[in-house]
Amino acid sequence: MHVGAKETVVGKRALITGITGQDGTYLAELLTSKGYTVYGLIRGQNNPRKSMVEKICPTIQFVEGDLADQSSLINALEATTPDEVYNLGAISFVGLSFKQALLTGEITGLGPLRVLEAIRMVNKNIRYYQASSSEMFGKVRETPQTELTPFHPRSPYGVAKVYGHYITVNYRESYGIFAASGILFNHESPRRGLEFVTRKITNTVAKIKLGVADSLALGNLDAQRDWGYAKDYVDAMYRMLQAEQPDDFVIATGETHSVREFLEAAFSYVDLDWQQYVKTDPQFLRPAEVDTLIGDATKARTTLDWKPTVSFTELVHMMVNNDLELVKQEIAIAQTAPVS
Ligand code: NAP
Ligand code: F7E
Repeated sequence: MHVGAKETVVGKRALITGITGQDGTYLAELLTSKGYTVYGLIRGQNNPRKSMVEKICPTIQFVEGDLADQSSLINALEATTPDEVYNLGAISFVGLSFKQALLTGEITGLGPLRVLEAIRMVNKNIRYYQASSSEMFGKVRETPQTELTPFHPRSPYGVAKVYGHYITVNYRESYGIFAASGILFNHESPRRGLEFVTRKITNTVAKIKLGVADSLALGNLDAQRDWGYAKDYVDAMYRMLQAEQPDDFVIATGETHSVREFLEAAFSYVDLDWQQYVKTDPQFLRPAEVDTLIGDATKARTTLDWKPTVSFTELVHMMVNNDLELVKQEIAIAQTAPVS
């Protein structure tokens, strides 16, 4: 439903940008379970992912807006009067950011500034969460990475996130806005987009196991990432906005694994040998790569009492299990569909 259609004001109110993304739906569920009235900023005339959000979170209320459009953000804050804004909206796929660099700067970089400007104009007491990223560390200057590690982004996405991070710090320091920045390392789930390497792997593993695919084309298998579970990570976002002081926090598991290790874990779980199916294809290589990331979340563990609850192997198995079910359903639907 859209704002104005029905109002249920219980407890706090939160507005989430990026509601149709992986983190948006998990965060909406978490905040709803805590008694929040949750509003999701939705863009486009007829966003195809709106019904998916409504299915997951039936009480969600939508408000129209776009991170490229300043007045739509001001209107969204005036219409929803939130206590907290979680800015998760972004062009978030690093690969795409090389192909659409200006648009990435506009949405992922300047989007946070527009939301902060709207807060400054409408109500400076609104608490703000910025979805910062380990991609800001890029070509890492130290290992593991902490809140004090210098940034060296390696993609238009990473550069845009550095801008979003520093403008968040600047609005905190300049205007006294409660603006927190979560420097989140990779986090995955069954809801992860199919373009990201983890979900691309688990979905194709399921297809190969069920006989509807016979190979998987990937880029750099040596890249190493600190992969956690998205549901744990949205809990960290929530905790950051309940803290006494706004601050920056690294959120990570403290373990790193290569794409090759992910492949091994996913294929071996269904008794397949990944080396028989995986090919490398230069189209999936990036002009500049982030070789290895590993985060130190000590500050979040001590200040926010946050910790990850799902191991690397549990995460891989959870995603493969989910994709096996999904692909089975897709096969069943295809078999019952009338031939046209
Ligand atoms: P995601 O699944 O790619 O979702 C991105 C969201 O941004 C979608 O809801 C998309 O909505 C929205 N969006 C795109 N352009 C927009 C615009 N012009 N105006 C308003 N919304 C727009 O991303 P995610 O994995 O949930 O990540 C959430 C946030 O955390 C992102 O900012 C991402 O960069 C950041 N982050 C993610 C990770 C990770 O590992 N997942 C790690 C660190 C930081 P549409 O349906 O309209 O396209
Ligand atoms: O790539 C390599 C690729 O696209 C991971 C975003 O959520 O996390 C994410 O960014 C690694 C890279 O995620 C393929 O080169 C190999 O080294 O899954 P990804 P990402 O780039 O780490 C950060 C923290 C964010 O903030 C971002 O929003 O895997 N890789 N072969 C591949 N990657 C993809 N996508 N596809 C391949 O075929």
